Formats: sequence, structure tokens, C-alpha cells
Amino acid sequence: MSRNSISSLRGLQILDSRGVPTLSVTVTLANGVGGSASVPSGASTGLHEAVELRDGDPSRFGGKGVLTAIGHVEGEIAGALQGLDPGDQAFVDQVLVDLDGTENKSGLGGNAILGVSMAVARAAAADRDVPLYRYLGGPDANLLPMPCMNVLNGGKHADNSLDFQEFMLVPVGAPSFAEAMRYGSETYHALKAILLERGLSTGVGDEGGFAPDLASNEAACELIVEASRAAGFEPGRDIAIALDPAASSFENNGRYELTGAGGGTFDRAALLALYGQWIDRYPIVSIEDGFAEDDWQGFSEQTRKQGDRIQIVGDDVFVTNPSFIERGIAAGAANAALIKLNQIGTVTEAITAVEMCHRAGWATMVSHRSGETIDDFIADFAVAMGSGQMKSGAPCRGERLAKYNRLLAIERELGGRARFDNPFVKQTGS
Ligand code: 2PG
Ligand code: MG
Repeated sequence: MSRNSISSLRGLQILDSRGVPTLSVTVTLANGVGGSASVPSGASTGLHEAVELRDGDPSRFGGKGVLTAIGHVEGEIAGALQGLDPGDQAFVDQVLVDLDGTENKSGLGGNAILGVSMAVARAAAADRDVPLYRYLGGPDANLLPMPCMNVLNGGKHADNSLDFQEFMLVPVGAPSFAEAMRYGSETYHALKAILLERGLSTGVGDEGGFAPDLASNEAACELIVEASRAAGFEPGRDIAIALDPAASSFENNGRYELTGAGGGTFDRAALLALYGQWIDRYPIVSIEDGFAEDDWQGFSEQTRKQGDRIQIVGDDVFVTNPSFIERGIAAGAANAALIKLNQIGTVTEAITAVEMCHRAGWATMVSHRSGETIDDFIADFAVAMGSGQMKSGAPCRGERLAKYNRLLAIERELGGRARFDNPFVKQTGS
């Protein structure tokens, strides 16, 4: 056994930002160097995501414990990884995939596998004494992502009147990542003041955005425009809007049912027309999951009709899975993909998904989950991949800020080499 080969694996059951169990994994090398990682968890999950293994014992955590997954980490996975070189991430991840032996990682659990995969990357980076973004991305990894901040929460992330899940502000006019955080934070606080003034709730949803009962979904776009003006910014030039309706969550037999105030039932064409009107009225640069995960036709039509004006992002529809993304590229079903490590389950497969998108001229947005921990892996991952976009919720709640704050540290560390670009120049025209 060489001095820096994988020596042991430990799993710990911890609680995520919703108070639900998840796991943290620590990998230790023979020379004593180690790396740890914690696994996030979604609420609006895609049907084809890697399986999150839960104990199913109703007497403990309502069946949501992850002790079985931890048993896999410390049992068969530890056995298979012992003695391997942590620096060969692709090989380690292939061993994990083969050991699991299923299409959707239901054998060992996608949560068990991802925790190990990320912890191995961290241990290898620590062993080389380089930051994770440089270890994964090489010496040229210097692009900070545009933060897309989810300041109004709805759908499955809040118990309010909004059917659409995420209304994000995008500080497109900011000259640096640090300034982008300032634009976002100041607008967020201006939004809070407006809500208070109107007697609306300022309680926050799962991703740190406010979750008021508004008269309509559209009113949320209006509020972001108002808040950015109130904070001294120019809507469109300084602050744009990105949406994640997460349409699978309100689709029923091919009909899109908006039940919140100002709602109604829409077929595919009517929903597309609604998006078209909003794009005319508001500085929207990106729409994610505007259609349900099985409505590939909806995605393709939207890309054909609106793809030159906005970014069309597939999340639940592609689930960070290279084979779905390949199909999406062939079908022209989007022009960008959301990247969530736990949808696919290994670091290597997530890298493959990003590279596939970029080769096809698609953009990528690295993403948190609605159930998070203070793990900031995705911040380094976004820089390593040169993704150029990341969403980690509002500039509020520690588990959301952990990622943004890590990016502030990376930007400072890179100094003069740090790059920050507006990935939406095509959409905003400047
Ligand atoms: C999404 C995500 C993250 P969840 O739909 O994009 O914002 O939500 O983690 O609940 O799937
Ligand atoms: Mg989504």
C-alpha cells in the first residue's frame, strides 16, 4: 500500500438544512491526510435521479435515516476502495459504479456513493496541498460563476401562493463576484423592506428567499424589478431575472395547473405564450424547467421559439445524466443544463455532463439542492468546470452562504487572475 492510498472510510449521520438526516463521509489516506464531504437532498426531484437510500424505518426520523447508506460506505465501499490511489478520481468512481451495479445507484445508494466520491476528491486535493478548484480544474481554473440568487421561493420550497418554485435575481451588471454579492444582498434587503411596507410575510423558504402570498406568480417578477430599483440598480442592466418554475410540480396529465392566486390551467402552447409575455415585460435571461420533465416537446418548442432571447435550462429533464443530456442536445431540447452532483452520483459523471454541454455550445449552471449542508464543494466545482453560473439560493441562511462565501475567498485567492463575466450578454444585449 503506497503512503497516500485510501486507507479508511467513515460515515456519519448528520442533519441537513431541513432537519432531515443525510450523511457526511470522511476518507483517510494511509499517510493520515483526509477529506470530508456532506451530501445534499432535493425536494423537487427528477424521476430519473440517482436514488437517495433511506432506511425506511418509521420509528426513526420518519423512515428518513441513512444508517443503511452509511453501512454501505463503511462496509463494501471501504473494502473496494482500500489501497486505491485517490488521485485517480475516474477510476475510483468507476469502481463505485461497478460495485453498485444498477442504472440508478439504488444498490449502494446515490447518497452513499456521492459522499465517498466527493470526499475522495477532497482527500486527493489535500494530499497535493492544492485548493479543490485547482485540483479538479487545473491551473487555468479562474472563472467565478455568476450567482443566481433565489430571492422569492414558492412551489415545493414554501407554503405560499406561488406555484413557480424560484424567482432568482441575477446581478449581470456587477464587475466582480464580490460586487455581484453586494448587488444581490442590497436588492434582497430592499425587497424585504417592500414586503414589510405592504404587510407581506418576510419569513423565508427552504432556499432563503422570501415566501409571501402574492396576488400572482407574475407579481414576483414585478417585485424583483421594484426591489432592484429601490436598491439603486437598473433592472435589466444591473439586475436581471432567472426563473425555475419546476413545472413538473404543477403538471397533471399534460396540463399545467397554476393553483395560486391569479392562476389557471394552461396547455403547452398557452404556457409557452405566458413565458413569452413575461420575457417581453421583464428582464428575464433564463428559464429552467419551464415544462415538465417528460414534456420534451415543450422544451424543444421553447428552445426553438425563445432560445435566442433567453437561456433554456434543463434540470429534472436531464438530471445531470450524460445520456439524457446527449439526447437533449440531439433534440435541441434546451441550450443549458443544471448540474447537480447528487442527481448523477459521482464527481466524474458530473464532470462528463458539464464537458458534454460545453462541447455542444450549451451553458451550465452548477446548483445546490433545497436540502443543504454547510459543505461548499459546489463552489470549487463551479470554478473548476469554468461553468460561469451557479445558484445557491438567496444571500441568506448559512448553508446557502457557505457556497457564496467560499467563492468570495476563491476570488481573493486568485487575485488578478480571477475572471468574472456576464454569461447573459446575448440575452441582455450588453
Ligand atoms: C431545483 C432545486 C434547487 P430541489 O429544482 O433546481 O433549487 O430544487 O433541490 O428541491 O430539487
Ligand atoms: Mg430546478
